[in-house]
Amino acid sequence: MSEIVNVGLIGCGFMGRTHSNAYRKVCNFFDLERRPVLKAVCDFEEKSRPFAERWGYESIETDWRRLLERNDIDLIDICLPNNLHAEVAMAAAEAGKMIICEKPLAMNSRQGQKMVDAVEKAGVANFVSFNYRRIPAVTLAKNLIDEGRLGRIFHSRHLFLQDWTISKDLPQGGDTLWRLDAEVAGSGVTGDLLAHNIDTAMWLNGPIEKVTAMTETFIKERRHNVTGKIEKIGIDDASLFLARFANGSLASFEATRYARGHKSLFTFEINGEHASLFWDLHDLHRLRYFDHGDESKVRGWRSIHVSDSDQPYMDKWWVPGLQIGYEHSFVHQAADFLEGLATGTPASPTFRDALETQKVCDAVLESAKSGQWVDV
Ligand code: SOE
Repeated sequence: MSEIVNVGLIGCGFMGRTHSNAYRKVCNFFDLERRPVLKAVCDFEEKSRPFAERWGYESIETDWRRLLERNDIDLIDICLPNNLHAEVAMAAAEAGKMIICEKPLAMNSRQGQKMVDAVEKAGVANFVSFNYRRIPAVTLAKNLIDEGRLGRIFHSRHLFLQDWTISKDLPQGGDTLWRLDAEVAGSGVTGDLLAHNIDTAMWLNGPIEKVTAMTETFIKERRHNVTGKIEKIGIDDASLFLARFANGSLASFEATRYARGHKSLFTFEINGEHASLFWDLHDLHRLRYFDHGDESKVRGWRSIHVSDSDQPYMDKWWVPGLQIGYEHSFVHQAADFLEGLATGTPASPTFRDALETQKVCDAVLESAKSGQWVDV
């Protein structure tokens, strides 16, 4: 009989849906000693009531503080805009709840450090939702690097390109467009998109030591959905940086929401002494792999279709050749988090791990301002 983990989820947006879907499915596919129960969802009533009905939450709350007071809630899942992560997470830690928090951890690393201190002081399980690590092809890349197949790593290239903010008529702020409001998001593509690249890059290739960056805000003013007024834009629309990793390798990173034609082109390429890897979110079940050790007459880039049962997570799904998608990365992270509770080895990234990404984001923004290299 598995032990129950009662979930209280806060925020009924895009991420609230991905997390709820994961909790509903995880025990259908993974054998776990912990089982999530959708106990309560919290948001404005007009949102939380239909959300609870659709996803099967037993109850609703309209005040997150009230959710934290409930004795029948074990895990608080924070799917809120970035400016609310710290306050809710620190209060949840004080209330002794386990916490899963959407990325990025915080508005900046000063705030992130307080969150780390709070969860570690309270001794509560904590996790940040950098979901892309758990796409099977990305996890396979990690395994190949850890097995030493690439040898010494020289270079890597990391992109996250979107195009949904190009129109100058798009407003900022409010429910769906808070990512454009610096007061709520903390930064633009640096915290929203590059944070994913940085988390994945450091997971694969170790810590980043220093960066030099440039950012640009292409559209300087937008109507604010809350005030109705034309207001200054404080976010970075594009953010590019060069990085030096602790292992001596060099990297370039580029994120923008102004790359016409690209909806969510998250890619990385890693070049090592013996082999190279390339992955692309638009073709997420494939890992491209070049192994210089292959016989020269058949040497070339392989396109590995990651769907076989000896590839990461795939024994839990269908039969070889049948692929899975984006939503499954959230199912995998729910499984790993729950397994971490049972085994006592916490799933990564914890708040402390995610703080390292936050520090790189801060260094990128500082470097873009000063024009100088910045140590992380
Ligand atoms: C932004 O458009 C966004 O939804 C990010 O907030 C997510 O973290 C990313 O996974 C997809 O793009």
